[in-house]
Amino acid sequence: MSDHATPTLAPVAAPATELDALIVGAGFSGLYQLLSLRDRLGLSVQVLEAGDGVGGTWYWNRYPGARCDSESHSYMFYFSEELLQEWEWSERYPGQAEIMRYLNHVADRFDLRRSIRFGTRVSAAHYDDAANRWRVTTESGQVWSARYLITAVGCLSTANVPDIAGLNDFKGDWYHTGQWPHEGVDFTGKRVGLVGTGSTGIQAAPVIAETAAHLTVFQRTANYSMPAHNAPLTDEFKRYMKAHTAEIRGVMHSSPNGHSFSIRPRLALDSSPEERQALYEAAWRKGGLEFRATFQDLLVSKAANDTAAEFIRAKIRSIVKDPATAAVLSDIDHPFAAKRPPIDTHYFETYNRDNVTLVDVRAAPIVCATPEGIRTTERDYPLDILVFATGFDAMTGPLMKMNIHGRDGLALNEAWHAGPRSYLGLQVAGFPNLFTITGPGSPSVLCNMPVAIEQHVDWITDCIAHLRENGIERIEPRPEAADQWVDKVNEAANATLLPQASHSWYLGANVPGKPRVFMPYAGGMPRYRAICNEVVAKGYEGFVLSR
Ligand code: N01
Repeated sequence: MSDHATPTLAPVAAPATELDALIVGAGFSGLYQLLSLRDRLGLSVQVLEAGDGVGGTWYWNRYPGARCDSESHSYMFYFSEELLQEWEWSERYPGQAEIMRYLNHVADRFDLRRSIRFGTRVSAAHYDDAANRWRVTTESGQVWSARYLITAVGCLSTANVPDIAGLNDFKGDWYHTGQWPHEGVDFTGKRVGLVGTGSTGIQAAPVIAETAAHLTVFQRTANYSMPAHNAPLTDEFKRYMKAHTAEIRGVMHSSPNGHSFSIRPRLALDSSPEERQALYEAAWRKGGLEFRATFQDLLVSKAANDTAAEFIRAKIRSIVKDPATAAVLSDIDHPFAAKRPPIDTHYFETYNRDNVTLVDVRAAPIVCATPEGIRTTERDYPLDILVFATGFDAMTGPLMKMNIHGRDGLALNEAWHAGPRSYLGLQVAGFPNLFTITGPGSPSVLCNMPVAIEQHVDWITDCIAHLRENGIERIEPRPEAADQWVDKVNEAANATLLPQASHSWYLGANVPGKPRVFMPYAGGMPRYRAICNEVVAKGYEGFVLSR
């Protein structure tokens, strides 16, 4: 969005609905934040949600094969033991539809819907210094005024559709996976093109291939993927989970990524090649992101990482029968897990089907779309349907789109023109009483999301309670505290191999023109939690609290 095209002053006064807090978004974070502020603190709260239902990212991402890569018993709220006891997941990894059922259950159980306005997209938010209130406008012209503005907009909610010349002339239908039609898409008998081989493309390809006449996958960057080995949960596991919620929470809170498994305290290069192979084999058979936890040094030592990377490349070569296809799929240019590693169900096996073709668009880039399909520098691919699994303008995209203006009309887009600058990923200097749940600079996407969300919501709730109990009108970070935090975020990333995936969305490198800044905090959730707690213990160190 062009910053210059947007007004910097609040629109002419219109009657506003007065609130204590306004929350934008009704996914995991918006729902829990609503519950916390409305029912625990007793505030007047409104949630505005662009979708017609709860669910956030899961409301929009209905593409074929959409499934979470956190195990279901860890992909849920842990704030309520009753909720933990009454909900039962059916599979090891929850599918999109089941996650939607869960979040709808949460909304009903806590009577949240009455405080959510659906189908309502925020078009602007302006901070009024004199009144110390946020004035929030929606696309349909409603106006709200709130003391606290809390964004719960998710990190992966702004679809990134590549700017491909001629796309408007394509005679077939095209879709982005993050804006999938609710009625679904029928691929039966169709020639389908799929652009993108991140977590989404890797999940979608096997499912699309089942019904399409032909699936052509356009791969720009080859990717690692581990088998998910998704399966129905046994009754024994369901009983175990309910009997051990405190223990599971303990593991999730002590692991850097917030998952329900621990990283093994051993080094890859301390093991013999045979031992390493056996451990990787066992992890491969077990499946899922836990593969990454086989050794503790996989994300900090390139030599250690190479052993895992080569194991997976060898797996790809052993699964994919056509050697030329296997070579393109295993020609991976970044360390293992430096980009978010997908987990899959028969992804590499899909290339053994007669109706699936892989196109290497690094070797022969896409030139344009034509009325009939996609043209690369080598040839034309006739298509009926084009699917873009091309990811998101991650983390900053949804915030920048909201047209947020802080003190003296300062636009967030202006404040972040060289990349996001926040304090703890929670607040931005110059934007008093604005809180960003899982904002850039927090662990967010490097953590199992519900764990990151619960920590942020609890921190924000405690903070607002503190402000109210002490007659404090506003809170915002000191600019120098935000600068120091940005340095810490960079240091944490540079201590890992993560920045070595130079085209990853963690760096904003997937969106043309976006500043390259490593956005999430890579120091691990337990360390981050401790820092946030210490900041509070020191009287909200780094923040300005004013009356
Ligand atoms: O998006 P991505 P995603 N021409 O950005 C390619 C979460 N998630 O939607 O790498 C050709 O990772 C791009 O190529 P390259 C998870 O955190 C979780 O897959 O830029 N190709 C890449 O291959 C994940 O990381 C789950 O060279 C183009 C792909 O599109 C995040 O969401 C499931 C292109 C985009 O990959 C995002 O995943 C799904 C172009 N112009 C998602 N532009 C689970 O929980 C982009 N690409 C399991």
